[in-house]
Amino acid sequence: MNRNKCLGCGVKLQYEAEDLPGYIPSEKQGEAVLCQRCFQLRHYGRIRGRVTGETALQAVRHALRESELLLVVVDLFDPEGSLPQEWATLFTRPAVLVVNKADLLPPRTPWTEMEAWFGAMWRARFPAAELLAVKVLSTKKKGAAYTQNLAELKKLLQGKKVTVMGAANVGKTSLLTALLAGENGTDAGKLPTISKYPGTTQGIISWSLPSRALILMDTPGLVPGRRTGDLLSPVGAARLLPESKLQVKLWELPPQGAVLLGGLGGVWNCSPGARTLLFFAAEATMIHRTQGEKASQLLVEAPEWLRAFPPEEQPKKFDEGIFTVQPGEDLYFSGLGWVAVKKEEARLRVLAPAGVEVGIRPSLIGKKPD
Ligand SMILES: Nc1nc2c(ncn2[C@@H]2O[C@H](COP(=O)(O)OP(=O)(O)OP(=O)(O)O)[C@@H](O)[C@H]2O)c(=O)[nH]1
Ligand SMILES: [Mg+2]
Repeated sequence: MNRNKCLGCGVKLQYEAEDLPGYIPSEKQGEAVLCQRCFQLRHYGRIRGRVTGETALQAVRHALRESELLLVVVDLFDPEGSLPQEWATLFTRPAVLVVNKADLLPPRTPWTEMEAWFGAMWRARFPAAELLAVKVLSTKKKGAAYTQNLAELKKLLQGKKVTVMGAANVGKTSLLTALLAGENGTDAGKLPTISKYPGTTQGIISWSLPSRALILMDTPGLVPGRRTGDLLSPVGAARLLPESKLQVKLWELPPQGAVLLGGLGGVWNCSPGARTLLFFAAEATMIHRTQGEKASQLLVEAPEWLRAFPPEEQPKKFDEGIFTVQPGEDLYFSGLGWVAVKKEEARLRVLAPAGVEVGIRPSLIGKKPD
C-alpha cells in the first residue's frame, strides 16, 4: 500500500491546492487515507473535477509497461462506445475481455450468446490483438452465473501482473473489488472508491494478492469521446447510466411517427409503412413516442420532463442521418441506448448530438434471424 496515494482513487496526495486532485486539508495530514474528493464522493455523493482523457491515457500506458495481461472491461450497455477501434495500439499484451453489467439484460438472455457477440466484435475491431477469453459478468448481481464466471476469471489471472483498463464508468473498480472479495486486508475502508460519475479513479491503484501470486492494477477510465456521456458533465453522464434493468419499449411506429430518447436523440420512421421497433435505454431516460413534427420541436425546447441532462448542458448542435436497418440489427446511439428493428427493413431518420457515435450492428439482444 502506498501511503502517499489516496486509497480511494489512486492519486498522489497533496496539502496545498484545494482545487487540484489529491487534496487533503493540512490538519488531516498523516491520518487521512482518502483525498477530499473521495471523502465527499463516498459520504455525500458529490463529485468535483474530472480526470482528462490525456491524464488517464498516460496512467494506462504506465501500467501497461509493467503488466503481462490485460483485463479489458467493456460496458454491455454501450459496446461500441466503450471499446473504440483507436485503442488497438494499447492492446500489446494478451487480453481477457470482461463484459460487465450483465444484470441489465432481460431475464433468460443467454450469456453464452453474449460471449460470442463480443468475441466477434473484438476480432472485427482488433484483428491483431490476442484475446484469451470473453467473460460476461455482473459485479452487482451475485447469482450462480456470477460466482462461476468470477471464479473462472480468477483462474485465468492466477500468477499474473494484470492491468484493469477500459472506458470511464464501465465498472473497472467494481470488478477489482469483486476480485478482491474474501482476501486478507480488504475491509471496506481500504477498498477503492466506486461511483456513478465517470472519472472516479484518478491514478493507478495496485493490489497484490499473495494467495494467488496476482498483482492487479486498476487504472483511470479512458475517455473515448463519442459516448453521449463524454459530452456531458459527470452529473449529466451519470443520469444516462442504467442502474439495474434496461428499459424496453416495443412499438409499431407509423410512417412519420417519431421516438425521442431523453431529449438527446430521435428516430423518425421514414419507411413506406408502419415498422416494429424495440427501444432500449436506461431507466431514467424518457423514451417518448410522438408525431414527426412535434418531435423536432421537443428536441429544441427540451422540456424538463423529457430531458436526461441539466438544462445548461443542452446539446448545441444535432447531427442528422438516414439509416436503413434490417430485421436482426440494432441502430445504436453510443451511451444513450438503441433501437432493434423487427420483422421488416426500416428506413430511419436519426438526430443525435454532434459528436455522438451512431451506427448499425447485429442485434445485441433477442432472437437472431435464421
Ligand atoms: N448495473 C450494473 N452497474 C454496475 C456494475 N458494475 C458497476 N456498475 C456501476 O457502474 C458505475 C461505475 O462503476 P465503477 O466501478 O466506479 O466504474 P469505473 O470503470 O471504475 O469508473 P472510473 O473510475 O470513473 O473510470 C457505478 O455506478 C457502479 O455501481 C454492474 O455489474 N451492473
Ligand atoms: Mg474506477
